[in-house]
Amino acid sequence: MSEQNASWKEYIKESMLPQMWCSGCGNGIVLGALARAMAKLNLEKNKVVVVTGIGCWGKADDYFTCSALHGTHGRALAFATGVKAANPELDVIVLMGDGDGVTIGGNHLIHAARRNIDLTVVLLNNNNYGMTGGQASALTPLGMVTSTTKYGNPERDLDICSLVDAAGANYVARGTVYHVPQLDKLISDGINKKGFSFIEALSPCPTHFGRRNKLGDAVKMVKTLKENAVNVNSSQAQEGDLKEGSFLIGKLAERYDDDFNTAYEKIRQKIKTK
Ligand SMILES: Cc1ncc(C[n+]2csc(CCOP(=O)(O)OP(=O)(O)O)c2C)c(N)n1
Ligand code: SF4
Repeated sequence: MSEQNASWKEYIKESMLPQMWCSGCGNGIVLGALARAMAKLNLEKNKVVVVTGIGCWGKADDYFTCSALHGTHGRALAFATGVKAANPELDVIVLMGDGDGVTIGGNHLIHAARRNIDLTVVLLNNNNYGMTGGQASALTPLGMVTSTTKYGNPERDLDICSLVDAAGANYVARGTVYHVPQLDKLISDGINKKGFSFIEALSPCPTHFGRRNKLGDAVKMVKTLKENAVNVNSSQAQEGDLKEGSFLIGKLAERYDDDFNTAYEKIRQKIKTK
């Protein structure tokens, strides 16, 4: 690592810019946050692997100059687990949408967190399946309109950070595309942290979710994120005084448990000395 911070340009293929996502989509902001986090940590490009599933956010691997693995829908964590278990030296960063990571791939998410494997997940939550036309996902809130819930979603959404925390991840955080410097930091802290790190990034999909729910344009959607976010360190959060519709942002959970590779090595050593 050099003394000076690298530039985000080291990590992003500038020839691919401007990015392909819809105007007003939050994906580009999260992409920038991740590239800045990598630069802040001066990650060695040849030791980083970005792993994605399928979806609009799943296309993000196209932009990185490091190695990338574009997996199958809902299976990014299965691929990433194999990469990390085979070569613990690598920084493995996993990018998943809410449909990809929680709905179709939810079981992988629970078990990767339980296993506490040293991966960093950036889960982009836009409350629906963007790429295929805005169907409901497990993170679509109750009552919201999607292409598969035209009269309102009858199901409640999961608090995915609470679930990943309960499963035992070493680091759990939530940020938004409004709170960009904080999002950069949450991601860089997550990469730095050994064990399973999970960052939920709340981001607008104006094309489908915003339009169907009459939430206004992208700017209005981002303002709504600003208005409803409550910093976990604020007195409001400490007093548990959260209004309906508001949510916590910041570092939500941290543990110091052995990550999977460390635990596995301990078992190996025990067998060797028998
Ligand atoms: C097994 C499987 N089922 C369904 C699909 C179709 N499919 C591709 S992308 C996608 C939605 C992705 O939504 P999400 O993960 O929320 O990401 P976003 O597009 O919103 O970023 C679906 C259902 C697929 N490729 N593979
Ligand atoms: S469909 Fe939604 S998530 Fe996909 S690029 Fe467009 S705004 Fe973004």
